[in-house]
Amino acid sequence: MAQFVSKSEYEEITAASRDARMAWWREARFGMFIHYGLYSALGRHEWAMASENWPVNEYEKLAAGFLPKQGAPNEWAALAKKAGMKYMVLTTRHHEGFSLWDSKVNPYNSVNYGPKRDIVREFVEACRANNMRIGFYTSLMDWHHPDGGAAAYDSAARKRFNDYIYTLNEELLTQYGKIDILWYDVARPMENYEGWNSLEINQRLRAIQPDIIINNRSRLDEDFGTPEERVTAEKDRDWESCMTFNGLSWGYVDSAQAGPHSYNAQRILKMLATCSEGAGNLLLNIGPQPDGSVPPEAVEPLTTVGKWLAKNGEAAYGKVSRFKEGGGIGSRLCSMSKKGKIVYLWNWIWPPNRELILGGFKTPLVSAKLLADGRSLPFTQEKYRIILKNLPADGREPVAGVTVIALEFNVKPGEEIETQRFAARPPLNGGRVFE
Ligand code: JFZ
Repeated sequence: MAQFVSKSEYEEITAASRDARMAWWREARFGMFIHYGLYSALGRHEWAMASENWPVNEYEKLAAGFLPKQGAPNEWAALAKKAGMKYMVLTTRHHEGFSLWDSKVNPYNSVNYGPKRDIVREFVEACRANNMRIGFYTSLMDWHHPDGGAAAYDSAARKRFNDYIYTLNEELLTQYGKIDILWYDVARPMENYEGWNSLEINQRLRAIQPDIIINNRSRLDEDFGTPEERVTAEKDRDWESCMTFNGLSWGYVDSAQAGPHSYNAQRILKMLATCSEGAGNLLLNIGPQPDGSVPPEAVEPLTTVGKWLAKNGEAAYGKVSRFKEGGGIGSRLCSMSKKGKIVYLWNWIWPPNRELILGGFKTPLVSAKLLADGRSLPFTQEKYRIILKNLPADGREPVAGVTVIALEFNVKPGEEIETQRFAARPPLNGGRVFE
């Protein structure tokens, strides 16, 4: 039996290796989440089994009709690559309990039923062929396993269930080579990490995959936070926002029936800008159709985002640092990301007078350029005001209408770009002066 360390030691050890393990993730910015399972065949949200209260043996019959077409994961990965995404996370087993691989402890799986194929393996191969880092989503809650509910109050059931969950994840982390992310979800019914045995289980899993990154949903903080359906920075830690493609469902729903909820390229870029300025990631979901095809409404927006990133990716990828100040810094027409001496303005509204006025920058500006084509922009700077003048009439980025302007500041090594909130005159604070 392996030796386990205490919670505080575990947190120290994982913190010490975090920068090295997270280096690629912190630069990747953008990933694809894939929710695919028996619920995809139903097309009524991935929680349908519970919310419609299906008898387990009735729901099981869906497996016979779950028939992903050959090559479906290649389609997902090809689209992810086209979109400029750098990693993918697949629901290897969602709350319904159906495993998409040849599990020895869970015979309710895609090798015994439905396609009779190992979809996880196909996914892993598609990721590798398309240069994507690989993430496995793994549900803790399980509506199919007989101990999945009783584990809450019956200690023998809990022991069996803990072993079951561990073994599922051990299978996933031993059979497919190097895996980059373990993405836990919904730690119910137990309410603390002791109930899930997470401290021991995660130590054992890390022993198998020493470089792995683990999210915060096994009731331990682990490596990163997971704000869901909202793009907001988490304080003082790594974070990744996971977003559906329509604000409605992770699993497939017919977009023709859902109405025009799906995101367009501009909305996706806005999310990505918020991630870039808060040094977080965006994990954007697609719910493949019953046969595994990419949902049609995702294709154009993601392709457009990819084309845009090919020209403007410098503003998003790489070592961004947090650059979100309160109130009056910059311009409300833009988001801002920052890398070293450079602030990237993501302009959403091309100014009608072709002049962009930025408040609050104290550090001298060295140059201003359109990122897409390198054109220099004339500017003036006095006190806390930069004015970019004579913006070219054709300067607005044609791919998605989101223009990036790179501002290079005169920052000496070890110094930060200096800014000042409400530098000129405080407009909306009841007359109090911020210094
Ligand atoms: C969970 C799942 O139940 C859902 O089906 C989907 O897989 C999603 C990614 O994760 O839902 C959650 C999990 C956590 C929160 C909200 C919904 N949360 O922390 O607010």
